[in-house]
Amino acid sequence: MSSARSILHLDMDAFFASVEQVDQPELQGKPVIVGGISDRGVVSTASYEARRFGVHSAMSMAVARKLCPHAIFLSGRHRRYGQISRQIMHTLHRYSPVVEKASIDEAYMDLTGTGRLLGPAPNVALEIKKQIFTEHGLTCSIGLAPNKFLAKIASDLDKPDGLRVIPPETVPEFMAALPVTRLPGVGAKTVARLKELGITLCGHISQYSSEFWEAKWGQRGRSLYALAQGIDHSPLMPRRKAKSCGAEDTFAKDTADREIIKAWLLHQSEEVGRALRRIKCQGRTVTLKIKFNDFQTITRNATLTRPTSCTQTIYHTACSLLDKLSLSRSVRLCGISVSQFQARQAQLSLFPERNPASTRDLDRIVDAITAKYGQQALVRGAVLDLKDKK
Ligand code: TTP
Ligand code: MG
Repeated sequence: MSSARSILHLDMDAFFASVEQVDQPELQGKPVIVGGISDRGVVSTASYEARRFGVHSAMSMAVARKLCPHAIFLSGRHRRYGQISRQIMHTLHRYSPVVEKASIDEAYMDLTGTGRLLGPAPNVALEIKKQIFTEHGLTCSIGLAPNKFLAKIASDLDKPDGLRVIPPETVPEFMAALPVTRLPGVGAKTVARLKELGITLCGHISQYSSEFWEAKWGQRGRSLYALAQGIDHSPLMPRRKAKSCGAEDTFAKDTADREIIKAWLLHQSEEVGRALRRIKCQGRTVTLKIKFNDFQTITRNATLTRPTSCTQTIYHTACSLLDKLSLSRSVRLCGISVSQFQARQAQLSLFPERNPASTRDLDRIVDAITAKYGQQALVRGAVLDLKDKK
């Protein structure tokens, strides 16, 4: 019996835009662009009709408007997308108990050993596609492969409404011709360094030994070598918890004024702190994200001695990261995220920290009031000022 796993990856096609086209049938067959609809906003997604004009996710809305002025521009209805997403995940659970939701519109399923019960995996994939289309009028693309990494690549190959199978015996041939840019975790810098070595395809990576890559880039080198051969043992994580919690805002007007940026950071610290406290999580790493007016984005992070969900601690950490940055250009966006979660525990520290009982009490009181009367009920002074500045 083959020891190969059978992993399915499903990704909805142009998810937000397709939901809009189903809910408003008059939009069907038309270019639909969802995102921040002001000219300073960013495209979340575009229907395939709009993609023909070159519009894609993460593009500035101003550029999208130039490329496809006759499109229908929508700001999106995230609750609705979340609702459909949950229903789709529910459908998947009918086929296998091992479902990992990877994002709002994608999931992995482990079909290993389900052949006798459900039939061949490609038939299951077709059945799921049919089911989702019947229930929601939405198409998706599915990849089937011996591991998660290959299944994800496969689902992208025949988009939209695709189904691609990578049988285990074809993996070496498939990987040999795969561009290194398709490997997860291989960003622009690594691609450039590989190019210096004349390496553009995964097959080129495999021409050198695992030891070669390990000597060059350590553990990362070894992982790169394994991925380039199509090896990935990572298991499915059925109830994957959030790994980070963040908030960010694009300003209405670019600014280099640290006080204004700090007021936004306070607003975001409150949002993130409140969300962390709600899910009873604390994180040890605070990351500050800054996007300059030329769209260059940088992140800086600090790791705390103890995990936190305290608004003040998050805020002060983000401010000290900001203080170390030179703001030679104006800033377009700032954001904060907290990661490296640990379950909340009342641990005693030898060292006094920044969130003594009084600030924890303040967080608790603010949380209780905003839970009852909404987020606008209590606003700190510095945040109130933003209303004039946004
Ligand atoms: P994706 O699956 O990456 O994109 P998509 O479903 O719109 O299109 P595709 O057919 O290529 O899969 O993302 C799912 C949704 O997540 C997308 O509909 C909107 C949202 N999203 C953003 O808000 N911002 C982004 O930058 C991306 C990539 C997606
Ligand atoms: Mg998708």
